[in-house]
Amino acid sequence: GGTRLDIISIFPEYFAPLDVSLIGKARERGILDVRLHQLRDWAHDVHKTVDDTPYGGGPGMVMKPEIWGAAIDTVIGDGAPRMIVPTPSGRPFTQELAQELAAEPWLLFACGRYEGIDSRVMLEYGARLRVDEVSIGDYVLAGGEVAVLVMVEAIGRLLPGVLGNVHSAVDDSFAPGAMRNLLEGPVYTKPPVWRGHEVPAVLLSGHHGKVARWRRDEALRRTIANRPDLVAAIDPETLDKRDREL
Ligand code: 6GU
Repeated sequence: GGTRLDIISIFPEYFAPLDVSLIGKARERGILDVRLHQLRDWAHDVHKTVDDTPYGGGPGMVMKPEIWGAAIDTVIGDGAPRMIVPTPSGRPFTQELAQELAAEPWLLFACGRYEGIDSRVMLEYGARLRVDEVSIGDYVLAGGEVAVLVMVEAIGRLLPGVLGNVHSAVDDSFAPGAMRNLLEGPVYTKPPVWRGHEVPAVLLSGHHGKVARWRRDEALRRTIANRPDLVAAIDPETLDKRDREL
């Protein structure tokens, strides 16, 4: 069938949102096969312990390698999914990485809590699987679960047949093509005047060339205001004299 996603976590309840909306429908249609696993099922002491104190000292707790090894071995069997370990010290999750992961038949997400997973787990499976430690941004979450929700939604909407409109993913901010490297500009719908605020007249003009130019100007203005880092990366050859006046 569709893309298989295995998620191992001590809080599988975090993934309830995957039952609804776009991803929920993709699962119903067989485009996505999401399998949740409780890590504690592989902890066999009375307290179902999954963590221990860090060697070398320091704050917090580290997740035990034997539990993770048993869990991953069971989930993958003889197979070889691509493995993603969410961590704030990972490589950045970008639209480009989302596209790469959306092309994989099988992904395994290993969610750490506490200060992380014993590093030998990534070393062990890195010899057999493609393993990436991935961060969704420069802030610290309590665990990888919410980061995995973000990644699954970004990946899921790229799968063939998930979005109702095939055009929906092509002109996203950050998607290759279209207005490459620019954020999307503002959008409007009816009524033409709301609480005294008018829709920009050019959008009602029916002049497709002027509409396209206006949209590009607005996209560039928004990118300058919100993402100066992206502006610095724009090839100057792709800007004209009017752009430089913005
Ligand atoms: Cl992937 N995990 C955690 N715990 N915090 C994060 C993150 C991931 N990405 C950004 N912050």
